[in-house]
Amino acid sequence: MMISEKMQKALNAQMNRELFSWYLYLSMSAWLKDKNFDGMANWMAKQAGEEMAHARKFYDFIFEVRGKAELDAMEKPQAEWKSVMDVFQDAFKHEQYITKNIHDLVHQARKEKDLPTESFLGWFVDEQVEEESSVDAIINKLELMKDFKGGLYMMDKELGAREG
Ligand code: OFO
Repeated sequence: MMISEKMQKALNAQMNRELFSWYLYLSMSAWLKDKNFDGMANWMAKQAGEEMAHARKFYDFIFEVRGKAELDAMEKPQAEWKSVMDVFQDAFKHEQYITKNIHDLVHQARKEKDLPTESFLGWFVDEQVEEESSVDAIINKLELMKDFKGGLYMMDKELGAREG
């Protein structure tokens, strides 16, 4: 099975978006760490690590279907945010953007009747549901806690417990 030129380009673009997600989340982690939210910084760094693994999945798949993975230059990620809420809202928006791109890829695979690529992308369709919902849950909790003194401290502790 060899993918089309067009599909190879589209998969490479997504691999680079996943790498940018890694870069962006690491930048968010750095902002959080600088503000002494070590637990949230830990959560975001783990999230960044997942993005690197997503990029790697695309990298491996592109070669499996006898294409060639190609790394792009990366733009400088945002480095400043107004608040913790602002960070997580931006992460949520970013996940929605990624979801849209994954869905567009699935539509392209269907158009080309490229079943292996469609099947490969199925994992990402499910993963995006999880990614959006986990960030959304954090935003909801931040919203709930916003009037409590020590609310951010509690969230920091909770998110610091993330292991994988
Ligand atoms: Fe956050 O899922 Fe990949 O990009």
